[in-house]
Parts: sequence; C-alpha cells; structure tokens
Amino acid sequence: MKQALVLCIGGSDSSGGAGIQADLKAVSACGCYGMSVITAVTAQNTLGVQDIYPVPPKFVAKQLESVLSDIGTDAVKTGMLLTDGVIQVVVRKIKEYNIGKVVVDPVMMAKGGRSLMQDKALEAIVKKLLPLAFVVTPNISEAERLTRSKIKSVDEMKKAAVLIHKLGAKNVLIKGGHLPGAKKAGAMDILYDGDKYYEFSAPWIDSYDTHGTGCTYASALAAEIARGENVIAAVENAKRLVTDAIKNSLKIGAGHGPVNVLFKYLMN
Ligand code: PXL
Repeated sequence: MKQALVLCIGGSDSSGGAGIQADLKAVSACGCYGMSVITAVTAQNTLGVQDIYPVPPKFVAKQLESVLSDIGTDAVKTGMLLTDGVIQVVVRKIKEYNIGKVVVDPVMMAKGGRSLMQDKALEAIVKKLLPLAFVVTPNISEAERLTRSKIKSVDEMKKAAVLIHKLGAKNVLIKGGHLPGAKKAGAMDILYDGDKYYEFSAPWIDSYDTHGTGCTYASALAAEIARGENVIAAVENAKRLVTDAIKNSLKIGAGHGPVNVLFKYLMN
C-alpha cells in the first residue's frame, strides 16, 4: 500500500498541544505518515509561551534535505517559521523538490499574545511563500495583517480572501471562528479558489480549551490533500475533525487545555 506522507515544518510546543506536536497527531489521525522539521523550540505550557529558542536557518535546511532527499513527501504543512532566514530556506527547498501541495498556516501569534513571527518574516511570507501555497489558512487577525484591512463580517472575509488570492495562494481558507458574532452564528470558514466561494460552518462550541486548534486544522487539511482529496472535500473533512477535537478537548494544566484530535485513542 502506498502510504501518504506529510512533512510538517514548524515550532515545537513542549506542552504537546500546538505546533509540531499537534501537527503530527492530526496527520496521524487522518491516516497519514507525518514527518517534522523544527524551526524553533518553545518553552510553553497551557498558560503561554515562556521562551523561544530559534533553530538556525542552516540547520532547518539540513533537516529538510535529510527527509526530502530520502523519503520525500506528498504534502508540506508550514506553521511557525519565525524568521525571514527560515522562510528563505523553506521556499528554496519547496522549489528544489518541486512540492506542489503546500499548506501554509501563517502563524503570527500564540494565544497568550507572544509573537511567533518576526516583522521581517511577514514580508517574506507574503512575497515568497504565499506564491507557492496551494492553500493558505489565516484566521481573522492573520487575514487582517496580510491584507492590511479590518474584517468584521462574512462579506469582508470574502473581500480579504480575494486580496490574499491575488498575493499568489491558489486557495484561501479564512477561518471565521474569531469573527464578531461567531458565538451566535457558528464558526463559518470561507474558501476561495480564485473562482468561487465555499462556506463551511460548524456550530459554535463554547470551550476554553482550544490550544492547538489552528495547527490541527491546517495539518489535517494537508493530510487530506496528501491523500488525494480535492480541496473542498479536504476542508470538509479537516473541519469535521477539528470540531470533534474541540468537543473532546482536555482539561489539563491551569490555562487553555489542548484540543484532542486523538479522542478515539486517549483513555479518560
Ligand atoms: O497556534 C500556533 C502555534 C504554532 N506553533 C507553535 C505554537 C503555536 C501556538 O502556541 O506554540 C510552536
């Protein structure tokens, strides 16, 4: 049997809830084989990010070369990239290995407000990485920063999606969970493929324990795409999984507990 492969590029979260740890769990939950290239190590728990130790771009390049020259991959998912230097390396390797199925989660900020992307890195994401993205998955505030606009409604989400598509991403998935009114109307995400809009909604789940939601969603999406699903089915499946992971989230630690994408396996 051919095993679908997903390479996750991002930061380590010592609490296991977000970052690379969330990525590998989500990829596994989708039946794919996950690999990890670490761009930074965070000292982190459910209360926040205490510190960040960046991995030098040269060593990120070495990790990429190791896995891509030997195993290869069907899809790539990027999360926390932190620096301009790391983004340059990731862009170079995606081109060198001609990887088409790239899901870019433009991670900018941790839940507690700690920046996971330097200012210069934002420019590199926009100019260099987005043109290589098969799907980009910003939340509302990330979409606001990418478009330098305010997003207060579904209509404005759609306008932002067009702008981000113009930056070069083939498909744009703006996640509406942080839209004002989402509590009442539900979490509605908008996908724009350059031609049409597609809406994906799920009832609002009132949970404090949502650490890792974005990483889990984007990684599940990359896994579905690696398995050969089209982008619409991939979003549908990934959204269903992340919704179930939020419903089954864990009350561990004193702060925001992690979503639980492995709810079928964990014992409680
Ligand atoms: O949720 C974005 C994210 C990505 N990567 C790492 C993180 C976080 C959020 O905390 O810690 C390593």
